Amino acid sequence: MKFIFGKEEDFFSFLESVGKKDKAAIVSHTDLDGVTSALLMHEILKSRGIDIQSINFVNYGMGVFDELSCKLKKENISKVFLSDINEDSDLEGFERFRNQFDIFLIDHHPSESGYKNHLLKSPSHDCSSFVIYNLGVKVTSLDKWKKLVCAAMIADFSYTDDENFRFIKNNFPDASKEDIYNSDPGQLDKTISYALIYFRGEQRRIFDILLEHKTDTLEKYRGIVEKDTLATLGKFRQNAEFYPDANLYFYYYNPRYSVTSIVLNILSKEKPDNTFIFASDVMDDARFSKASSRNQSGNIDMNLLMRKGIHGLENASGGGHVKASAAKFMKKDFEKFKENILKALTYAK
Ligand SMILES: [Mn+2]
Repeated sequence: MKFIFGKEEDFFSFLESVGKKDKAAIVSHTDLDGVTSALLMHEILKSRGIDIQSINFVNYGMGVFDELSCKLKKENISKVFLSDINEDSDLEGFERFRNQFDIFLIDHHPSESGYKNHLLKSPSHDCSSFVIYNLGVKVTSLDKWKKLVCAAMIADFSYTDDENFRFIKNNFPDASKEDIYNSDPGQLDKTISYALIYFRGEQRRIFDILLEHKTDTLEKYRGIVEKDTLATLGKFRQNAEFYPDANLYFYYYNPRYSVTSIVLNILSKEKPDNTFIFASDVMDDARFSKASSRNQSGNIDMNLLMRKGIHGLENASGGGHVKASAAKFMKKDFEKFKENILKALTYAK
């Protein structure tokens, strides 16, 4: 595999450096790629007889590394394997974190941090699960996780890369790029991704279910979340405000489950030239609202738009990718946020 930063050997020598007295922790992202990465890492470490003391799932963002470091210190952790975590999301916190623990990070999120040590940074289209799988097969058998790896590759859009798609095709000959979600791993992606939404904050539970090969038990939760997705999609279509000058659909609504991303993906696929913004309350902090944005055309930079949206707002953060991005701001500033967005989009024309 090709890496933007780091070499395969770096990972294996880090693995070698873990001694009998070390206590290891796994830290990974909360989505399917993150949970799969953690599972593969678990298998690799176990095959080397490494003592895994702690498995954690985090949503990267401001303050996450400091919080994590408190927890891992209490657990006497010395080595930390991080995956699918963007260090750029809180660079100062990350600096403090890596000064306290011996860490190795495997990630594929674009970053400007310049951080290069104990890191494998793959191109954005090579999701972390696929990277860890390719490393892992050199030291242990991971055959039984192939379908899960393919599901993660679909969830993270890695399959759009021709070479990556070949891996899926070799294992699931019926899969096609055009109809990927109806393939076996595509269906598995849906089941687990929806269950992760249902069990928000309880990724460890899904991790254990996957480890025990009891994925079937997740089907019913998929059904519940799928229903909420369709209902929310209908509400968006019916009630969203449309601003013709800005080519923007804007909607504020609190769905029962966190389905905003899925709903936006469906809508923006239908109308790639429009900008869609879906705002809602932040579930665990009543002072805040959040907004997700999509524009599939690539002509309007969502990363920039969200940064403009939060301009001048206190305690706000925002940014992401060109086609998909998000922001968080104080609820009292909602009108100001919307005004900034409309101004930015009208000037952009
Ligand atoms: Mn990922």
